[in-house]
Amino acid sequence: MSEQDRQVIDLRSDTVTKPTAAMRAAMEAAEVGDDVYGEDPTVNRLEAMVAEMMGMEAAVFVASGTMGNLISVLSHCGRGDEMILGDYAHIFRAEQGGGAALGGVHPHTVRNQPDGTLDLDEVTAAIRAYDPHNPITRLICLENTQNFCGGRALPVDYMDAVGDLAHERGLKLHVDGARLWNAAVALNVAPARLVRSADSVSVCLSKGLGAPVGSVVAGSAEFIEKARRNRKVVGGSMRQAGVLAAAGIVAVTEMVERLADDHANARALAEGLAQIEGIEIDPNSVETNIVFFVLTQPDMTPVQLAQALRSRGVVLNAGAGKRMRAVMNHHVTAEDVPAVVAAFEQALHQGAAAAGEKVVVYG
Ligand code: TLP
Repeated sequence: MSEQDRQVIDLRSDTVTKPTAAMRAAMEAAEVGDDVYGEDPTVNRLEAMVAEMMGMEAAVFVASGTMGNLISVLSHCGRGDEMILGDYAHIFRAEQGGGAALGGVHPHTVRNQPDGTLDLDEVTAAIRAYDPHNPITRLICLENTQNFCGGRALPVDYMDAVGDLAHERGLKLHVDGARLWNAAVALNVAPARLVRSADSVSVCLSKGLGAPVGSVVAGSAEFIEKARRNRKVVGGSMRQAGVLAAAGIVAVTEMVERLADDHANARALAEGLAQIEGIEIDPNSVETNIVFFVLTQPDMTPVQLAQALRSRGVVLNAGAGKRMRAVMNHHVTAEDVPAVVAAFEQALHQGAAAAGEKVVVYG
């Protein structure tokens, strides 16, 4: 990492990660072809690898997590169909309602519980009776890890229970697995085990795994055939995409195990923040790389806190509410954690934010 990059500790997200030297070397050396003809050997290799890691028949490389979720929803549902998902789901909150906007898919939310799960009785109650007034329920979506609930890892038994419920009622289960790798590491299970009862999963290469671009959707061969068509209609079929897939191959082979470091750093940060007056957090709720906390200091807004941290070399987003997020990633070391805690302590208790520091108001 360059000196310039090191000047700040960037905790806005794990999406801010830059490719490793091994990724850049793999990108330079990548064999490529026209992927719309199915002729990019590096894309084909990545897709086969991820399908196997997910225990699914097939997979398709897509541009982003948003695209992966969108084409999955479009492939499972038709216009006027309904999907059941959490009110804290990224698909519901942060993807412009793409399923509705582009596919006419009606979202039916069930509240996410603090641990990221959906209550099974509430999901059952949300499944529509067959009646001319009702949309037809087709799909349940889960998110693992559950980002906005605090990076919570949904356990195997729960994933299976939702899959069983979906299948008993003739529905499909899609998993937004943007951070499924984090869940697998935190729970010490293979990613395939977590999605054994799912019909599709979208996993991201460009979050904790550090690849510059891309996600992969996995499912049955028949489902992936449909998803490939839907990728094309949203303009997501790329040509010599092997230069990107090459970094993805390094991501899934070299960058998964080290996520445990991010989780340990997140936990250490949470424990440090719990000691600071003006911050509320339960360190036991931090299971992966995402740390949500509440600013309880009455005389400071999140924007002011973020500005004060920025002037001390720590970058965070500030939301409208008092709930704020810090995300660990592979550029943040264990040694950075005490420095971040100290920056919080100073920012909160030595007053005076640096006026004019640029802070993104977000969420
Ligand atoms: N999450 C981003 C922001 O959009 C909030 C972040 O910084 O966490 N599913 C989940 C669970 C996600 O957290 C995200 C991105 C996506 C899907 C979308 O992925 P991209 O950004 O690749 O479209």
